[in-house]
Amino acid sequence: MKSSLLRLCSLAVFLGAAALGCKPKNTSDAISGDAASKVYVAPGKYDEFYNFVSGGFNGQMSVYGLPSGRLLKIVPIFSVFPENGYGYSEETKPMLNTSHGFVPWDDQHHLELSQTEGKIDGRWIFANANNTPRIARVDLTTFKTAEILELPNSAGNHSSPFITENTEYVVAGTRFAVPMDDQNGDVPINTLRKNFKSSISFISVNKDSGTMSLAFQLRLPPIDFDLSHSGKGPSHDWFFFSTYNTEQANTLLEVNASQRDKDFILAVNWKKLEAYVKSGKGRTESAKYAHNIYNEQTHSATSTIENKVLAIDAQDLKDICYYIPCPKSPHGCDVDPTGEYIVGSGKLAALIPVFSFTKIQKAIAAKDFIGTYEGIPVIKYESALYGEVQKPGLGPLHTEFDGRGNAITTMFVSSEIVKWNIKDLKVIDRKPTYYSPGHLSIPGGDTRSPNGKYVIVYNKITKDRYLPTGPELAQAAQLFDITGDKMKLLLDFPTVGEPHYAQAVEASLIKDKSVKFFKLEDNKHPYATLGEKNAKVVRNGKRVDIYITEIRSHFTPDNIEGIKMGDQVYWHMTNLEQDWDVPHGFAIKSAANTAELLVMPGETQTLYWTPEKPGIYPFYCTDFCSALHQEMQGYVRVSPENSNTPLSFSTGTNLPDSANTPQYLKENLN
Ligand code: K7E
Ligand code: CUA
Repeated sequence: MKSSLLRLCSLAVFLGAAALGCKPKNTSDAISGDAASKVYVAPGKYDEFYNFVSGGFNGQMSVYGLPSGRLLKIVPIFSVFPENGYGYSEETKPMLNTSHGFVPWDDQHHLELSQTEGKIDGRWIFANANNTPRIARVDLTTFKTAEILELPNSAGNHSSPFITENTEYVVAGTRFAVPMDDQNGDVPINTLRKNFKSSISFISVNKDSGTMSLAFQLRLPPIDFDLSHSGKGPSHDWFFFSTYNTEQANTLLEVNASQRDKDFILAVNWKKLEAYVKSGKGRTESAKYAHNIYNEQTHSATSTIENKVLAIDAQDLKDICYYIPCPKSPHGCDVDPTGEYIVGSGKLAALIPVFSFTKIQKAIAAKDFIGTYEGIPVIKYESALYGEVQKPGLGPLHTEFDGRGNAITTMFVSSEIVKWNIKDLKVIDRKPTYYSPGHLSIPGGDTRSPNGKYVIVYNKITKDRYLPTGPELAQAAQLFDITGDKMKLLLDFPTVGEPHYAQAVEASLIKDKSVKFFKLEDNKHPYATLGEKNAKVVRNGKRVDIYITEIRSHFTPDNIEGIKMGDQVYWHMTNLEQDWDVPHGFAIKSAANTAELLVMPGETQTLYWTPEKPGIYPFYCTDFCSALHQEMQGYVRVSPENSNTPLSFSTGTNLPDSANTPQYLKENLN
């Protein structure tokens, strides 16, 4: 969102909003005296919250502790990660497979923790990939990406992955309208209105395993979906989506998609829609999309290409979809903890409209419509509106809730967060942020039961907040205490990538479920080596499988000869440790131009290697595992294709040729 919002920013200044400006004054006096003690987590003590932060253009998720802001982990989801071999090992490569082949990068904007009865249950966190539309599920016992599902008929998967209160569905609205995958896409771009459609994907989630499946897609007129949130409590059956480009422009959207005074929030009765689908409405269309699942028994992923999708047209269903006019290119679409209030944040609007679920229902019952948009009823703005927050600031983007009847909204253009009361819509407090906040997060802040202790704000621009590091500066998060009427800035901390949405949750919901190591007896990897005595090197034509183990502080085998040019070599590394936090690494000189592997205790991971020329190739452990970690090393010998070097492998027995012993060693000098 950075570039377009920067343009908005300059636009607002141009419009005479310079008084609020992009950069707040008084950057130093915003900190109060006791801030340091409030974020201090003593050495050896745990943070109270996990903060899961989207990585934006790095395709990863980072995990911080709060209130300290300490970075705990980076979890690769949609991007290869040389640090641990994700996307490089044979086992993880299928995770990044798509209908377009291997796609090693994506743009990750939104995260959503799984919920049961509207409360975070600490089991999984879902992530979206914008560019090549995908939804991922990260397992919060291993902090690893467990599943990735590609979405057909979609492009710029931005309005995603938002979930229903019991994680029945993950929904994903397309940003771009596109021709459907089973149609001829070779059409003039300016026939968008005729040939393009928008889709919302409903992905069902298995209650026990978490396994996702693309249940159905709802087809809609070609306008752009931006964000969404499900209803709660009384509005449980509904989903709300913000849209833009109701103009259906296909060029210079900056201008052409900002013509109309209002775009829409789309209300979808997903419960009824589900019933229609179950009753057999909808049609099967051909489609091609990958479904990738990581199995922690085999420590391997599989990728399956699916070829069908169930589609259902919004225009054919008279009581499912309703548009609600919402001022000026709405972005955030947030539902308060009671489920009654739906907050739309028009990026260009000078107010925040708050819609009432009760009034929406009444308007639907009374057919209080101003007309239809491509066959879908449009509810009268005033009939759906609870009220407007007047003069909240400039460039409202996203809203979270504190659970005490208040909402906090980020103002991108005026660089501040604004707290307002949901009932009387009065602004209670505003605090500058440094600078240009995008998303914000309160623990449970989009669920039925927020923990209103902190808000964390993710800023797009850092400027002078940190030591300069060349043209690009760290993105930054800021932590505020929100327990009082007035919000208090406590801490700045730099973040990895460019955070968009984030989630925070009490650590107690997750920390005790953490897997400490994988049990060797459960290791069902087909190339696992369960004990050093089983280590071996097996040739099968050109294919060579090296069954190799790692334990402090050696490889078995660590001397291998008889590999030949043209061989396809698979290094299957099994880490034999059965202890917490003892990974071993594996790297081999110039190995297939890839990365290292980081193998968790009890796990097997494979590096594929085709030697480039005859010679000796050293390999070693990259993770400092013991006092003798530096000794954890070995050699592999590669001979010409036609050589008759026999295949041999060993550890500790292939002793030096005594003819060449240096005098110093012979005399045993010390
Ligand atoms: Cu506002 Cu992609 Cu959620 Cu960025 S989006 S800020
Ligand atoms: Cu194993 Cu270092």
